[in-house]
Amino acid sequence: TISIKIDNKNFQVEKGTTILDAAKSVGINIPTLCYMHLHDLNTTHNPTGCRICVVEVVGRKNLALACATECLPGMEIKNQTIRVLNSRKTILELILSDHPTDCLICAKNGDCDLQSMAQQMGIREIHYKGEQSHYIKDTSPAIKRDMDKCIGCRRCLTMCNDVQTVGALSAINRGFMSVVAPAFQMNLEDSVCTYCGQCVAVCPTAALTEVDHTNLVIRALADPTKTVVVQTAPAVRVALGEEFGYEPGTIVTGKMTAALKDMGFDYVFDTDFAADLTIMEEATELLDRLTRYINGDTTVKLPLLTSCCPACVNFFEHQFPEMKDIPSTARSPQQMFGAIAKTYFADKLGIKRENMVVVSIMPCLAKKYECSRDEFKTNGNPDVDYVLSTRELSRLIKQASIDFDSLIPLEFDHPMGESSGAGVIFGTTGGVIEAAVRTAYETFTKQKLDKVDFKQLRGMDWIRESTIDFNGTPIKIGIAHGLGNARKLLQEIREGKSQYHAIEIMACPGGCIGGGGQPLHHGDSNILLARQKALYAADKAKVIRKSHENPSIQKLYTEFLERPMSEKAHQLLHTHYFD
Ligand code: HC0
Ligand code: SF4
Repeated sequence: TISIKIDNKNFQVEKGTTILDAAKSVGINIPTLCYMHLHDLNTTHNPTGCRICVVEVVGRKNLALACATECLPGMEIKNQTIRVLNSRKTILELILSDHPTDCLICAKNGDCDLQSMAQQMGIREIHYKGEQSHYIKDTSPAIKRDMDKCIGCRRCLTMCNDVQTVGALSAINRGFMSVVAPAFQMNLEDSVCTYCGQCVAVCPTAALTEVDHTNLVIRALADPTKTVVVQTAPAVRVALGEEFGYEPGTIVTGKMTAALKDMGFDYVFDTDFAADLTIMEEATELLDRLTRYINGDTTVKLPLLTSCCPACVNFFEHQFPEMKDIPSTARSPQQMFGAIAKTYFADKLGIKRENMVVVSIMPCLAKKYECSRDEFKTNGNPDVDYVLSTRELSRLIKQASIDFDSLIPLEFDHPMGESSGAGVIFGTTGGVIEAAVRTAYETFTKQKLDKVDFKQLRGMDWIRESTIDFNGTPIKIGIAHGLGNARKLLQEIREGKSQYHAIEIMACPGGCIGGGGQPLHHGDSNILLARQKALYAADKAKVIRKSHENPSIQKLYTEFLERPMSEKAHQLLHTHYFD
C-alpha cells in the first residue's frame, strides 16, 4: 500500500489504483456518470468520457480526471475545493445543454443518475446552448430507445458487447450527435438484440428503458368485463422488497400477494406452479431422448437445452440456428401458465379467453417480447397479455399508495398458486436443471431420492459441470449464466468438445435473480448471492420439493392434459424455434 491524502486526511490505499478507486476504497465518493465497476462480473467500464470526476492534485496546474490518474506515494488530492466544484458544475451544464428537460414526465423521474447529480450540484440554469439531437424513438416489444437522452457513457456497450457478447449496439456519430445504436441505425427489433435488458439495467438516464405496461394493466383492472389473473415469477419475491427498503434476499411473497389483491387482481397465482408443469414436460422429453440414445438411436439430439429463458431463445435463434434441435420444445413457465389459464382455468370459471387478461410479474424484460410472439396467441389473443417487471410492480404499488410495510401476508389462490420447492429455485442459475434432475431421477430409476439438494449444481461460477449418477447411468450436466458464458458453452458443444446430456443456460448473470427488470444491483455480488440464498431457503421451507408431487399439477393432468407429452400437452405446452 501507499500513503495519500484526500482533503487533508491521510489514507493507505492499494498501489496502482486510480484516485477514483482509491477514494471509493476509503469511503469517499467522487461523482461520475460513466465509470462502472461490476463486482459480480469482475468487469470495470472506464471510458474516461463524462469528465465529471475532476479533482485537484496539489502541485499540478491542471485538474486531473480521478478515473484516469494513478495514485502516487504522498499524493495530495483535493475533492471539495471551489475550483473542483465549479468545474464539475460547468461540465454537468455542458452535458445538460444537449439533454431534454422533461424530467417531470420522464420514465426515469426519481431514478436517474443525471437528474440526481443536477440536484446534488444545485443546477438552476444551463449557461450553454448545445445542439439538441432529435432521434426517432425506437420502441421494440421489450425495450425503448430514446437517444435524445443518451449521454454517451457507453455502459450499455460494455454490457451488450463485452459481457453478453451479443453485439447489438455500437457507438455512432460524434459530438452532440453521438449516440449508441444497432448497426446501420436499424431498429432494435430488427437487430440481434436478445432483450436481455442488461443494457437497461446500467443506463444512467432514460435513453434505454423497459416498455412500460403499467397503464395497460391499470386499464384492464378498471374494466368490469375482464377477469384479471396475475402470475408472479420465482425471482421477484426475493428482490421486490429492496424497492421498499428491505434487505436484499428478504422473502416478500405474502406481502406481494396481498398488494396484488389490494390493487384488484381477481386471482393471484404463481409462475412456480407452471415451473412445475414445465419440469413435467421437460423431464419427460429428456428421458425420452436419453432412453433412445441408450438404446442406440443415432438420430437423437443431445444435450437437451432448457428453454425457459426467452433471451437465450433469441440468442440461440440468431447465433446458433444450426443447433435449434437441441433446446427442449417445452414452453417457458410464463407461457405454459398463460396457455393453461386461458383454457383450463377459463373453462373452470366459465368465461371466454377474450374476457380474461393474464398479467405476469417478471424480473425480465425479454418476457415482454416472449408474450408477444405469434406462436403464443390463439386467433390473435395472446396467452399472456402484459408483463410488468419487478421495478414496474414496485412503481404500481407506490402509485396505489399501498403501505408495503404494513401489508398482512396472503397465500396465493388455488389451483394455480400451488408449487413445489423445485418450482421456486427456477429463479437462480442452476435451479431449472436441479428441478429437472429431481423429477428425471425418480422417473428414470423408479427410486425415491433421499436427498433432493443437488449442491454440486449450485453456486455462481459462470460455467459449471457435474455428473449425476442415475443409479448406474452417469448423466453429465452443464450450466452457464450470462450470454457470454452461454456462448462459450454452446461453442464447445458445437465443436464436439463437450458431451453433455442436459444443459441449462440463463441470459442474465445469476439467472433471473439478476434479470434486467429487477431492482438495480449495480453489480454488487452480495445482492445476487442474498437473492439466491433466499430462493434455496424458500425451497427448503416447502413441504413438497419435487414438481411431480405437486397435487395441483397431478390434478391438471388427470382432469385436462392426460399425461406429459400428450397431444393436448403438445398443443398447449410446446413450441418450435426459428432460423
Ligand atoms: Fe425466470 Fe422462469 S425462472 S425465466 O428466470 O423457467 O423471468 O424468476 O419466471 O417463465 O418459472 C424469469 C424468474 C421465470 C419463466 C419460471 C423459467
Ligand atoms: Fe444488448 Fe441485451 Fe441490451 Fe439487447 S437487451 S441491446 S442484447 S444488452
